[in-house]
Amino acid sequence: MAGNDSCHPVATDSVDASIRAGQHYVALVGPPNAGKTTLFNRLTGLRQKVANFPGVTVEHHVGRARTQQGREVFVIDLPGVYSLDARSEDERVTADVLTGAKAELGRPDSVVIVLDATNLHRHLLLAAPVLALGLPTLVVLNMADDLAARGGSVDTVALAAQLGAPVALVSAAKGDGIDKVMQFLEGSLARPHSTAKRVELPVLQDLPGCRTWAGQVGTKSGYRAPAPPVWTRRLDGIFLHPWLGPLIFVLVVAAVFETIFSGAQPLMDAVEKIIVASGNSLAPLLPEGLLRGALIDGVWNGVGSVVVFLPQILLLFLFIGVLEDSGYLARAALIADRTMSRVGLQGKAFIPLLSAYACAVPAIMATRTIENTRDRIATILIAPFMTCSARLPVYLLIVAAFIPETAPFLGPIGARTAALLGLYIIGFLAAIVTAQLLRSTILRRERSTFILELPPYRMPSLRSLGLRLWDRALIFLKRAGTVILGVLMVLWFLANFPRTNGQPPDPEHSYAGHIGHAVEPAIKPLGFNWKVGVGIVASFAAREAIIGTLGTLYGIENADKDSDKLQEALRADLTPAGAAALLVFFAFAMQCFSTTAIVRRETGGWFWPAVQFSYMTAFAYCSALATHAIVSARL
Ligand SMILES: Nc1nc2c(ncn2[C@@H]2O[C@H](COP(=O)(O)OP(=O)(O)OP(=O)(O)O)[C@@H](O)[C@H]2O)c(=O)[nH]1
Ligand SMILES: [Mg+2]
Repeated sequence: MAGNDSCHPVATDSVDASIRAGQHYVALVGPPNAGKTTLFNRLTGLRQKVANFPGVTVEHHVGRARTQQGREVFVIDLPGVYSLDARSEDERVTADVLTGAKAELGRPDSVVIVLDATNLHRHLLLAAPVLALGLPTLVVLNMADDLAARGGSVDTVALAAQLGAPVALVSAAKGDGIDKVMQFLEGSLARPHSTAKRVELPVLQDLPGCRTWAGQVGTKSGYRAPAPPVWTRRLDGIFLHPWLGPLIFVLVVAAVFETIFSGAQPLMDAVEKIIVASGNSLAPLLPEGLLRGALIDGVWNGVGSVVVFLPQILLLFLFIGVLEDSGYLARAALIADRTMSRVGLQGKAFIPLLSAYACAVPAIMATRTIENTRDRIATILIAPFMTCSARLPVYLLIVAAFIPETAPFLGPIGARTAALLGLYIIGFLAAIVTAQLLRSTILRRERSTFILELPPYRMPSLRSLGLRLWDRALIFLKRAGTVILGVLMVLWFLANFPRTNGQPPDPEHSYAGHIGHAVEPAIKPLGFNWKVGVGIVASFAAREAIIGTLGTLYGIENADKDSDKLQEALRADLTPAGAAALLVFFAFAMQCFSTTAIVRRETGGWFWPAVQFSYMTAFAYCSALATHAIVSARL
């Protein structure tokens, strides 16, 4: 979602360093949602996050474009801005780059202004202050396809004369007109110091003056505005309807969860077969003994027990991708604003919070679009309560182990779907309660108005959805192959040592057993035994690690296992009350190093991450304790 879509921010430092070394660089500037990142990806071949709502890019990204003559130009993608006087953190990034205030980058050598051609009058307002910077500038009118399809047109030669800068009509999404941008890059390399022609530009602070100027420039360049998007209006009649809108949202989410359980099952079985078969065929290749045990039982099967959830993760991301690319997300934010304002959050917090369903790391970065610092910190603090995709495998495993597939709930919604939905809801409720608490105590503040530009609805492209799923699959597998693998290797060692006479200990007397027993007094009241305790300790490195950990711990006892066996083992080890408490613990606990690190970076110190970690973990513990007591009493 906002920012880069991965669980880890992209490191741009090395490329920043090349720019520092005096390389020529071109900045992409424009209003939010104008298509800057789409153009950036076209020029550089990279895959930065693109989505159909404003505020997707929140930090600068650097890439390399190769011109037709084989020369290299650095291109820098920036957060969208309506003007150069920055109010929020993401806008500041853009203003700082353009004015050269970012010492490590220096000023750009030239600028490409990306404007939405279907919205020219308003978008031209940004052209005045950017042209006034006096850097060689190309004005890109993007969305040429949309403009033409809706019967609009513009005379680029006349507009160029009005602006004193070259103008190119481009469709970044379709790839039309990219050659003109490349020519500009080439030209700016050849004449690095040429400046835009002097034309009369309005004074920056004078907004009404700017509007008159933009209107005139548009008219003089024969701009014919496109017909209003009929479909957008019709669909908004439904999706923004006061009660139909929220109802549709809830139904869509329920349908997605139902699909995650039922639709993914065949795919999940297939992935599982591949993992077991490959493990079995790999095993004989290794000499019998410690190494084989460590690699096959400890690591292959442990990582495999996490990887089987790949189909569900991808289904979830397919859903999120369609929401984002269609433009529906911005509507959901608008609907949510009514509710959010009641709990003291502002509507702008909705998009970061929704991104947190994928991963809290990009969500916390996305809070940069929130202007007020207190609002921003409140949103950062509650974001990890939203159910991130790392919790999904844990939920799916435990819910499937304790609720039979056929258990009914309400009409077509089964009990498993209801339980999953319930877990998402309690995460959200915890966020709301916490927001209220912050509002009435340390982060007290007046409500501010919420302005969000609604993008037109667009048909999500299969290519873009496919690429997202691919990237997401890579991120998930990379996590399984690094963090989780690492945790499981350590765990395998802890569970198989110390040895006596070369024989592995029984698990209770292994190092892992000692750790489990050490935490047992604290977790016993929650209904967890020492094995679950080891799983919880491991899950503080990465939430899904509990699955692999339990897989490894049980696997040591019963050599053959698949996820059904894991479910069986869980049922033998946990009472239903313990299972409910475990789910609640995972819903609320702050178990993610990457999130803590990003909170430190975005809040500039250890205070807020420390508050967040202690609060969430205490909240999780007390809630799990209460859940265990209540469920035990009722059963
Ligand atoms: N029809 C059409 N859609 C486009 C074109 N270029 C971009 N888009 C769509 O416009 C939306 C916004 O694109 P982005 O590249 O994320 O826009 P951005 O300017 O980087 O936005 P922020 O990072 O939020 O400032 C996405 O849904 C794109 O698919 C185009 O040429 N034609
Ligand atoms: Mg962008």
